[in-house]
Amino acid sequence: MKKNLLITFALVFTLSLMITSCKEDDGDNNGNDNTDPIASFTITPQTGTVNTIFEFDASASADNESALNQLMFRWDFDNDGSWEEDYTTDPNTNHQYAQAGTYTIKLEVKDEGGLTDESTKNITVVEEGDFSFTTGNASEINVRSIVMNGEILGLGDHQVSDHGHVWSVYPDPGMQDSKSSLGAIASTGTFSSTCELLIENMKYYIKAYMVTDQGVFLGDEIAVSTQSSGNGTPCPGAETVTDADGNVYNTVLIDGKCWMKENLNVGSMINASTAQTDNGTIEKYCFADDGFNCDLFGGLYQWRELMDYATSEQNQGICPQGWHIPTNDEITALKNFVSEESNALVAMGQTANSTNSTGFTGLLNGYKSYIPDEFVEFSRYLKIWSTKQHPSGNSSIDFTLDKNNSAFTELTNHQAAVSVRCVKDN
Ligand SMILES: [Ca+2]
Ligand SMILES: [Ca+2]
Ligand SMILES: [Ca+2]
Repeated sequence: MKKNLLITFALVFTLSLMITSCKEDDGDNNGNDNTDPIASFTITPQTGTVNTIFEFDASASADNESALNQLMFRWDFDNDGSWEEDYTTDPNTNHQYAQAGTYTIKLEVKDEGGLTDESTKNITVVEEGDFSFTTGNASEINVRSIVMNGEILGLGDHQVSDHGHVWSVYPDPGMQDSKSSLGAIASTGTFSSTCELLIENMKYYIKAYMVTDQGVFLGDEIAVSTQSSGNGTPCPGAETVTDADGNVYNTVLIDGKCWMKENLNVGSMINASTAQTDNGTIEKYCFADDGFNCDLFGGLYQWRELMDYATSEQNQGICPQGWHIPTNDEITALKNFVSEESNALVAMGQTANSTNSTGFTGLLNGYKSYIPDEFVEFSRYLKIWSTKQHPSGNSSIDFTLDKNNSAFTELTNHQAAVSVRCVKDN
């Protein structure tokens, strides 16, 4: 009995070894291994009535081995497990719903080797005439504005006194945020409004809104990024650089120096009530202790932390390999290059007159003051540290861009935490 168990164990062990080695073969990129396709689709519109013909487009689906026209698509328009449309090579289809309700749509994509992937999305269908509207899609995306097309599907018994779109760089925009105002409307149909005074190369969250005699209503949210002004060319041979956490940054060549085009965001977020310490971990603050602000604007670092606890003026610090914290000479050269005027360095739309003619694309994201827990100067300053410290050892020179077209260097206390822009080594 014991012997049988041992043999069984040996068999299972051998089998699992074989399975393991098969898996290893899968990873050797010999070209014979099929991988799963990726299912993806859009619905237009995302809300409608029982008279709306919804259009489904799965052409964003993809596969490593099969081309789009070799993939097969099938659809379950109410996710009840029964396919309304059997496999077809056409990624586009449409469907009309006979009854109001919220529906989940399931798409299945199959590649030539028979591997499949699924994706689901929800839509809302209302009765014709019920109060309903959609945020719509962007019909025009510019450097500083986005034109949105919404649609009023039904007014019901609502009296609309104002409508348009609200937008913000933060998710879930509301009436307190920026908005367009198209005024009263008494008929259904599409409407167009312009989100304006936007910052270049920035993701905005947008919703349609309706103010009626029965309340304020917000539509579905979509995210759209403005165009980049394109000012400043990427550094030849180093268009991007990746930090230790895998974050990717664009680069820009200015006056013969290669700069990161965005603020460094490496490290783990800690709250501003805690000091950054020499503990083998890169720590960062996020403005207002909100991690989303680090995604938007990068991290804020105390000087010793970003220097990685060294003091030499040539120092990689927490920058990626082959890059370094700017020296005082480098920030001074940049300041002189723009004649001490910040407009050439600040992203278009961040201030009324910023031109970003250098492509530096500075955002006035503020900093943490030397007082714990105090975040200051949002929308007024961008500060980046240099490696140059005051002989007292209590402060270092930073480069400050302000909203009033001034670019200057000054000493800032080491207890403060400001932004980092790395410079590529020569
Ligand atoms: Ca495949
Ligand atoms: Ca079905
Ligand atoms: Ca640390």
